Amino acid sequence: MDRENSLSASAKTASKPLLRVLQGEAVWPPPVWLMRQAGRYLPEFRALRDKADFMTRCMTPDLATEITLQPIRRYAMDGAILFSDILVLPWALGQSLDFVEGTGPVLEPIRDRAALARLSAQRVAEATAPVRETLRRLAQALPSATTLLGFAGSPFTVACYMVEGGGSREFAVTRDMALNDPALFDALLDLLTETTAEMLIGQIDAGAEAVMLFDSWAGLLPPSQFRKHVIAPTRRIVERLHTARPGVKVIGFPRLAGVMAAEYARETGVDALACDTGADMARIAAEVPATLPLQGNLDPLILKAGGEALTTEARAIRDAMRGRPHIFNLGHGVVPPTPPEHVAALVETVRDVSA
Ligand code: 1CP
Repeated sequence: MDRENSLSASAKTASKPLLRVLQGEAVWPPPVWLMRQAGRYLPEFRALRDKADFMTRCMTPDLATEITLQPIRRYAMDGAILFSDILVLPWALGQSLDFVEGTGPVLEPIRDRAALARLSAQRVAEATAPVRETLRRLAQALPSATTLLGFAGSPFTVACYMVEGGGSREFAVTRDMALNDPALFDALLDLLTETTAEMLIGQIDAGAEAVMLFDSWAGLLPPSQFRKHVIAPTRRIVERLHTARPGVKVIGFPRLAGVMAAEYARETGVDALACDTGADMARIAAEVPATLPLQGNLDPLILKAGGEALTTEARAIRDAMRGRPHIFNLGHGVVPPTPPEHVAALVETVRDVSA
């Protein structure tokens, strides 16, 4: 990087509180954004929703850009997360995918070698070109203080949907495959590890300033398999990104990992740990390096409830993290019945340091 570029890179970071935290700085008040901040709880999202199905919304840069910007306009969030989905990767690999109203995602399950062989890593770059176009537009459109976040699902969580063929509480078919046909399961995870890293590098080159890895089902695994199917592939992705695009930060979200979260943070090399609703962030803070940024972790149902409980809990989380790098967020996504004015109240509470 020449001198002019490195100066402009640091000037850019200085104006973005979320990027400063990802670099290890304890910014006060903490930057705030919310998982699923663009979603059904917003009337302007519901208005667009009737115009196109879910995948069309993800794959049409005009629509995806507009949906990403909606919560930024309303709340001036510190982070704008690309409107897309973790299941865009299986779709781009060639797996059939439908989002069915009331049911959620439906995929043609991958359960044998023939089905795996039909997937093609070569298709991913072209199939995801509209996502990169969305990021380029967002990079131009966002306020200078807002950090643009790209994302992907982690290999294990994406494999859960690919093998099961949709959502599930237990993902028993997937966990059976991991135990009974480890060669097939490992081949699927390898394919996902490679293509996820490539796809994220593409997102970074198109304008994503940091990326998040969602491992929503990491907590289903016992420790030995957690190390194998969650920590190891995540470490490979983080190493690839750090080597290919030095300086770009990766936020890891090993949901429901419980006591394994601190080991995940230490062993994967992620630059920040996103904590789920059940995590005791003060305890996790004591188990990871003091410079490791933590993100989280208000209960989405407390946000939905609003009122005094919301203000009290939001302040408690914020104040407990004071003095260490912290990004305020929920412990999981905003739920659809959340009143939009509760989100406004939350953002105001986090930013009001007089209280
Ligand atoms: O039209 C709609 O309301 C569809 C709902 C919806 C939305 C708004 C889906 C279907 N995906 C999304 C967007 C989305 N998904 C984002 C966009 C950015 C933002 O946060 O605002 C992100 C980051 C995701 C990530 C995602 N998709 C995860 C990981 C996070 C988590 O929630 O645990 C997972 C597991 C998915 C799969 C998925 N996509 C959609 C649904 C309903 C589901 C869950 C399916 C299930 O398990 O039953």
